[in-house]
Amino acid sequence: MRVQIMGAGALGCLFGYLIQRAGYDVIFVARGKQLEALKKGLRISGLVEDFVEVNAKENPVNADVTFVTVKAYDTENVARILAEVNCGVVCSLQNGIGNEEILMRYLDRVLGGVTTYASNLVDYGHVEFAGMGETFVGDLSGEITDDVLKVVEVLRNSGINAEAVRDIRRRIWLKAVINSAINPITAVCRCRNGAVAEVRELWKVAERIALEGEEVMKALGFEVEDVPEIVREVAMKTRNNRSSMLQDIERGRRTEIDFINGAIVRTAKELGMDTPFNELMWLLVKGVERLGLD
Ligand code: KPL
Repeated sequence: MRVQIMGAGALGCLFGYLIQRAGYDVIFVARGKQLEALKKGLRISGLVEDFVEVNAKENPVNADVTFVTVKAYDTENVARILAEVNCGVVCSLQNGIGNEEILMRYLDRVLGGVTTYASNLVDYGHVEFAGMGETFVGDLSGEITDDVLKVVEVLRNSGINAEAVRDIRRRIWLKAVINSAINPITAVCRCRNGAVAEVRELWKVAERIALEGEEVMKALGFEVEDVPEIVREVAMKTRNNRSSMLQDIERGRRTEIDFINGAIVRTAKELGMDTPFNELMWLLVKGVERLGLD
């Protein structure tokens, strides 16, 4: 069986490595310096130390399962080029809201995925396996389809904790709401995740963002409660992490804010609700992005 990683960055390389180690034929699709480095091999450090040869390509190929791990702002481009090949079952493992809907505009067999596995790109071609986690896979319809079971089987055979779930939409939203309360604060204040829960003033902001997200989720019909407490737990559990958004800002790269706080604000507006703290963070991060990128 051939498995394709579309966007072989930190998480994509980690999953690709684990899946290849289990004996699957894995294609790592990457660009630029990462592609050049992967052609020489993939180094893994942290929980596992290894160096392996990988099959790295610039463009996607036919596959049985394709994991999409690109940044949310690249989803549309990736969906277009995936539509030119037979990419099999497509499972998004991305951050943010709306990726699956974009993929579904171009592709037939799309699944949602959420993972808490932690990985960092140490350098091009070198990924740190920073922490085990949980991975949930589901069809947006809520059905446990054969495609869902197939993807979960690949992950489990590779030693990745994975579960087929009916409530993948809720899980995608909850992860985005957690990110909405942690990531922008860390990006604007240039702090590690722990500060969001530990610094009283920052916590007041995070709590308000989380409560707004919780209200929007409830208005969408998702069962959810005490989101601020969940945010506090995640911030403390990942207290030494530099969030993905902070790392993007530090590298002068575009962030996923439009697909996190931006998506919450847009959805709230459609529902006739106000989310002023999310809107403020959205604007601030866009401003910080512009200052760094110009
Ligand atoms: O998912 C994350 C991110 O950085 O994007 C958290 C949970 C905040 C961990 O760093």
